[in-house]
Amino acid sequence: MDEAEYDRTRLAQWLAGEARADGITRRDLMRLSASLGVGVAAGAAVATAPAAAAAPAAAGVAAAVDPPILKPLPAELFTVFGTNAETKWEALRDTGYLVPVDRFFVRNHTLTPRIDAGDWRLRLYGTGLRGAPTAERPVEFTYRQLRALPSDTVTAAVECAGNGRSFFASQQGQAASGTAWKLGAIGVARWRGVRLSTVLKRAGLTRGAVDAQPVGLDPDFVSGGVNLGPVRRPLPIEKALHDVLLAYEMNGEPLPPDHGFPVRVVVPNWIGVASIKWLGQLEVSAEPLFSPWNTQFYRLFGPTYPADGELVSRQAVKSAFELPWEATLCAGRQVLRGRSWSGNGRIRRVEVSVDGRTWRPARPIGRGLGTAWQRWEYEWRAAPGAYALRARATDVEGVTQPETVPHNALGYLFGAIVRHPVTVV
Ligand SMILES: Nc1nc2c(c(=O)[nH]1)N[C@H]1C(S)=C(S)[C@@H](COP(=O)(O)O)O[C@H]1N2
Ligand SMILES: [Mo]
Repeated sequence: MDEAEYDRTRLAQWLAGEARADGITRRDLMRLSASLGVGVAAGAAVATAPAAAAAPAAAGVAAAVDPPILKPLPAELFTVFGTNAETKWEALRDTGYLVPVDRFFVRNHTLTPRIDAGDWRLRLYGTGLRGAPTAERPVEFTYRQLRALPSDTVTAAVECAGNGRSFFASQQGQAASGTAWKLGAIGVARWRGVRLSTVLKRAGLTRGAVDAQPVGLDPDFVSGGVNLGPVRRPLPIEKALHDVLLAYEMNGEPLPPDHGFPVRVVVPNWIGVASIKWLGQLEVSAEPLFSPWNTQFYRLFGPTYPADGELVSRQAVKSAFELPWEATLCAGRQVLRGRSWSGNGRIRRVEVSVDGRTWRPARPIGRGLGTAWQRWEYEWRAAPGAYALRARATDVEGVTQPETVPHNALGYLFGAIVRHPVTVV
């Protein structure tokens, strides 16, 4: 799927009055379209974006409560940034391929809602379904109905698009706005649920559907004093039908509240924001959809990108050591361990450099997955001194992590090689 083409086509459709963009100002879309080279035909009737999405009151959501994250966040496992918590890489040292829930990172735009699965409904509506059900009279599934459908299980990573953001400042000297994650805004779990394609077909998917937009039941996101509505981002129907899961289990247990109970979306290989938690509604549309999460956020803005940014969907290639940040190790034989992953699929090769000049292959541990990460280890005879350890991976498409990446204002997709500070004593 060519995302740039998808982005251009949908903008052209919006300009022709064939797309919906609730909650997006006309000005923002005009700016976006100018940079993507989508011309406005003289005299073209431009649709006026309706006012902010009128989401029906979310059933089963309790009043907003503190704290933003419900599970314990001990300092040995997490670094907390407001409503978000980053996994410490040393906390993965003794885990296998899956990240236990007690140490899985959390990214909340607002807070974890408390939802009762008994009153919960998944509501599907829109012009891409037979009979074009409305938000007021949607096609509904209860939790029990969803769990009774044929299930599927996938092992997949959820990774924030901004994972590694702090290295734009610390390694490249140019800060980016947003949570200053190191490399711990990723987790891999075994997700069980229903394929989105199964639900869409049962709900009466039509051949004309182009986008499916999952909407979260967490409180509306307010940014710069503007209410942007509930967290939501459209998925192209091809991706929605390909490998997307509506998950109700994580690592064999019901989905924990912080990770989207009762049901979340899991979109393998794509940025975390695609994997909407606390799924409440799914708009299936015959017209392209826009939300702040594919116009204002989750686009690459910067000098090397189009004036109004490039859409971000697929993840970059990254590698991390299972070590504390600023680790202290004892001189002598050390077995370093780490993990590498890519939105393009499997990792083909990982190399490690301890001296900043020479690269030697790391040894894979087990067989990685195209939707998760590859574990690896590297034996090092460490002499006392200060080091910047590096790991670089090459994926199935031959993409190797570069020394630097072009800057983007919101700090997404930091895929460059990270220099991990280590002191050997
Ligand atoms: N409803 C809802 N879904 C959401 C979010 C959110 O704030 N609200 N955050 C998104 C982002 S930006 C990321 S990176 C992932 C994080 O998933 P996790 O908290 O389970 O690790 O959830 C995504 N889904
Ligand atoms: Mo994210």
